[in-house]
Amino acid sequence: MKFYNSVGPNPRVVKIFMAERGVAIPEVTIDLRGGENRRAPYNVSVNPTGQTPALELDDGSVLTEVTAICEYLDEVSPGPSLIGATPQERAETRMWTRRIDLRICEPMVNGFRFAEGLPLFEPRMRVLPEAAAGLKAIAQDGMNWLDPLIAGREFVAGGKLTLADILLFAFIDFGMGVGQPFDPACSNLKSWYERMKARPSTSPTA
Ligand SMILES: N[C@@H](CCC(=O)N[C@@H](CS)C(=O)NCC(=O)O)C(=O)O
Repeated sequence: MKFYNSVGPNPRVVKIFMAERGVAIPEVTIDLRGGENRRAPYNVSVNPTGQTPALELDDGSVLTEVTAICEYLDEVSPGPSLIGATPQERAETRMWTRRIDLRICEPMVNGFRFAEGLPLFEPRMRVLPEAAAGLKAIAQDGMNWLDPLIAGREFVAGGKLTLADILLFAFIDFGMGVGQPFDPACSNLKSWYERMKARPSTSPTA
């Protein structure tokens, strides 16, 4: 297998997932800031969306979308699953992952692309600068909504680390760096974030 990595929260989701799952895959670094992901051969023979990350399998086929990549790696790797051991656990992980993706990650990252990230993203995708403030507010609403729901829980879906925690961490940590931190009044999110930050898998050098 070959992992197409770059800067950004999406590839980081897979990197943290691989570290937690004990999976090591040879990597190719794509120059995202230089637009390598938006040019041939990457956007022709690797990922037609022109985005990172991507996972090339041994038969030459390519998987993209971080949740699909993580689910695949989870299924083909020995050891405890980070999706779930039962149908109910797997459904709960997918439920939280989807909620987090739609309510926090997507609005947060688009809020960034349409504001601070505008010079980088304007030449490569449709941008809506007028929507940036609203998208950032939606991401804040999502984090405020999540905070009471994780009260008393070690992890988002309950007692075990899952893909939902990893996705949330990669984006919350990204938000911290681009002017979209969670409200310090979100005490449950704060404790959860500190616990996640202490895991070796989330070290910036991991
Ligand atoms: N839905 C995609 C999102 C991928 C994505 O947005 N990747 C970012 C990196 S964090 C990217 O490629 N940005 C550069 C660009 O769009 O040109 C996934 O789950 O993998």
